[in-house]
This record gives sequence, C-alpha cells and structure tokens, in this order.
Amino acid sequence: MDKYCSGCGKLLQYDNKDIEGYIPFNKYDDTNYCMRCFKLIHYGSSYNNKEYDNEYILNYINNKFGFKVFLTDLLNINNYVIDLYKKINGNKLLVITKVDLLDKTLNKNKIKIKLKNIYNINEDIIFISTNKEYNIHYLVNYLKNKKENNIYFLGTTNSGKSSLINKIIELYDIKRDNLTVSNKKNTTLEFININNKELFNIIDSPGFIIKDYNLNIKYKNIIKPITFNMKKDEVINIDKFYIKFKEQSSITIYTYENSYIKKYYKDIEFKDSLEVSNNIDLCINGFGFINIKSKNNLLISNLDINLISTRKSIFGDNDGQN
Ligand SMILES: Nc1nc2c(ncn2[C@@H]2O[C@H](COP(=O)(O)OP(=O)(O)OP(=O)(O)O)[C@@H](O)[C@H]2O)c(=O)[nH]1
Ligand SMILES: [Mg+2]
Repeated sequence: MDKYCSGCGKLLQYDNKDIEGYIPFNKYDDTNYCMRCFKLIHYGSSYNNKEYDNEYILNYINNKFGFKVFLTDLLNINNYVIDLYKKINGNKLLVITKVDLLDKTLNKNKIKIKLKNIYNINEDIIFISTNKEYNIHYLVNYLKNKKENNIYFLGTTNSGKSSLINKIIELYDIKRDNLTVSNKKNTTLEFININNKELFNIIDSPGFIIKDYNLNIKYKNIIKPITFNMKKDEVINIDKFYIKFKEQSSITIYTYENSYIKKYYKDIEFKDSLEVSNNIDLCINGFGFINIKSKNNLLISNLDINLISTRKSIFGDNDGQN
C-alpha cells in the first residue's frame, strides 16, 4: 500500500534519492517521514524543493468546497499577497500570524480596520500567535461555527500554516504525527488531509511563493518601529539597499530589529526613482515596510523595484500607537 510522508505529504519511495519522498529501503517500514523532512526537523537543512506554482494552487483550491483560511504575517501583507488572497473563491478568512513579533504598542484593532479599508477586504480578519497560543481557541471556535466539513489552510510559504495545524493537533488531542515546520521556503509539498473525529477536516497546503527580498537574518526578532527624520537629499542605507529622499520627511521602518540601518549624505548611483504621495507605506516583499509621511521623490539603489508596492499607511496619522 502507498505510504505518504507525515511531514510534507509526499509519496514515500525508495527508488530515487534525488526525488522527493525518498527514504532508504531498510527504513521504509519503520518511519513515517521522508529523508528531506528528517533532515529539516533534525538539522534544519534540506535540498532544493520543487515549487508548485501559484496558479496550480489557486486552481486546485478554487475547485474545492469548504472554508478557506488564508495566513500571512503583518510584514508580508502587500499588494502581491492580497492579490492572491482575493483570487481565492468562496467563503474565507484572513489570519494574521506571528503577532508575538509585533511591538506591544501597535494597536491591532486599528490595523485591522485600516487593512479592511485600504485593501477593500469584506471578510473577517483574526490575529493569532501559534508560539504564544494567542487566539488559537478563538480561531478554532470561529471555524467550528462555519459548520463546514473541510477547512483549508492556505497562504504564503513560511506564514505558519503547518505550525498552526500542529498546535491545533496538540491542543485538541488529534492523533496525528506532526507536520514538518521550518524557516525554509516550501516546507510542505502537497495538500495534506488531516481527518479527525475531534474537529473539522483540516487540510494543509504548499505555500504560495512570492519573489521577495532576501533578508539575511536567521532569527526573526520583535518588530520595533524605528523613526528617522530624513532631510532633503539625505540617504538611508537599510541592509543592502539605499533610498535617497528628495524632500524632507519623517519615516518609520517596520522590519526585524536587527536589520542594519544607517543614514547619511552619499553620492552613489541610483538606478530607479519612485514618486510617492503623503503618508504611504512603501512595502518591500519579504522585508517589511517603510512609512513615509511627506510627498516625496525617492531614488532607489540596490533593490529590485519589482519587490516594491505602495499603499495608504496602515497606521493613519497617529502611527497606530496606543
Ligand atoms: N515568531 C513566530 N514564528 C512562527 C509562528 N508560527 C510559525 N512560526 C515560524 O515560521 C516559520 C514557518 O513556519 P511553517 O509552519 O513551516 O510555515 P508554512 O506556512 O507551513 O510554510 P510552507 O510549508 O513552506 O508553506 C517557522 O520557522 C516557524 O517556527 C509564530 O506564531 N510566531
Ligand atoms: Mg507548511
């Protein structure tokens, strides 16, 4: 009988070690995990994964009945991610994960209202933290009330889908091996059905992939907003990229706190430019966002312009602080 990896969902096989689902023949009967998951779980390393493209996932999901939960963390909400969310048909919910990473002074309720307005979201939005078990029971009860047999957990890679499902398995005593979780992209490789008597049928999924800024940090820290006053023609250097402000403005950077930030006048070559209006967020996929208060003309260096999108600020005029 066919056997599937409990961690990533791939069909287990002992024929080809270069193909996913591989497990040596002598281990086949004793384990429920493929070699790749074993390495991810124990050493945090793995070989390259095949990626399902976003269209495939959307197509698959849009042909299924059930309730759909879309996960993303706050720093990764941008036009590209919301566009994917909007392409999901049927009843759905937006879940903002990893709120343990948010500075306590950020007002989640205000952010929720802003997000709904800016991105025109009619569905509910729920904030959770799997690590801190924040709102997990609330979310499960919310989903129970939907009275659907199948609940699909979708979202960008690394948004925390499998971690959340593992937590639900633990809290509701569901008899099931843990799904594989890692900070690498594309950990889950298939749609994985978790049948159970305790709750609804849970389906994990391969994450959507979005081209993003490769922020080279190992551990993601609490997001502490940092504010600077940029003078006319001043340059800010964040991690590997530079932005020059043609006009004076206050700016606030929302990213992981150990990103390297420096400010100075510097004449370097700027390839790209971008005009922005008052009080916008400059979203950089995979990095976070920069709130820019005053209308500006930005010169940008060493940053792929395709990773950038702008929106009205999610913090309004008072920075969303309590
Ligand atoms: N700080 C924090 N980190 C979390 C939380 N939930 C998950 N993570 C981390 O986020 C990373 C990705 O988690 P996964 O559960 O593998 O994400 P996924 O959405 O299943 O990813 P794919 O399978 O690649 O689509 C891991 O390093 C987790 O430890 C959370 O509540 N707080
Ligand atoms: Mg996963």
